Amino acid sequence: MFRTALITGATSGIGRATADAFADMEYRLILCGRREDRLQELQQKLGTKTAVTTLLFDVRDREAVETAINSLPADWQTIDILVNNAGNAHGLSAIQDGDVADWDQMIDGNVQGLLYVSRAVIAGMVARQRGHIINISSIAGKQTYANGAVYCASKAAVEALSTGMRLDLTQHGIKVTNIAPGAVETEFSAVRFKGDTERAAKVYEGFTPLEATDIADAIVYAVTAPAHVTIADLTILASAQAAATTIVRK
Ligand code: NDP
Ligand code: 8X3
Repeated sequence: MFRTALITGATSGIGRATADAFADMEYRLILCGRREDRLQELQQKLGTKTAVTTLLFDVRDREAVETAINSLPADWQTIDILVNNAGNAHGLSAIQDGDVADWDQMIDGNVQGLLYVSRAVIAGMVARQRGHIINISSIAGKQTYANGAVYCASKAAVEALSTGMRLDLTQHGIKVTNIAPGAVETEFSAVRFKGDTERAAKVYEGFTPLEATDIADAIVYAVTAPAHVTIADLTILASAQAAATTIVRK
């Protein structure tokens, strides 16, 4: 059976690695993001392995989310797997110094955006009484760290939403998996530090961080589990990472 997966944040990092992994499994892919050139490039590359369509929207724009997902052709409307991955941290500063625009990006993107996309997809899953939602949370959603209050809060919200979704959707045959990665080397830190790639690179110095494919592997594990098994919650850390801010560097 061909399965159809919608991945948000497919243009980079974890989302992109998941798109690669799903393409190898010949899942039909609905790849989402804001960078059109990257979506086109992905469609060309992965289109050699599987059917791929792309949707260009900012998850913070509810109308754009709904319009894009509702505009999918009928044969793409049956979404079996939703990977709620789009998100980022913006800034790293004490609460009294926080930039409100950064806060808005994190709360609107990581929380509201996840909700908007979920709302647009869940209705069909409930009607079909089947589906699987993967929410990408973070170790930051489980352990708040200094200077990261708002990002951590946004990911704590994802944790709560995963639990809440599971409570409401299990009776409709929909699985919900929460995945909480530690430090993964992607564009994440470059975005957090507003393009300061030197500062971003320092985050991953002195230890071997996770790679995006490590998280994609976990997502594949969750979606390929037998029908009677739900992988509810996975925390995945680099071997040198003991907790959110405890990393052994050599
Ligand atoms: P990247 O910066 O590499 O990728 C982020 C992706 O999210 C991009 O594809 C980006 O696409 C998309 N995105 C961000 N904001 C929006 C938005 N407003 N609307 C639509 N798409 C958006 O980071 P990661 O791959 O590392 O991050 C993926 C997820 O993993 C995030 O939710 C992050 O919080 C989480 N995470 C990351 C960890 C890490 O250490 N890297 C650890 C734990 C969790 P585009 O710009 O094209 O829109
Ligand atoms: C990303 C991991 O620890 O930088 O969510 O917040 S962390």
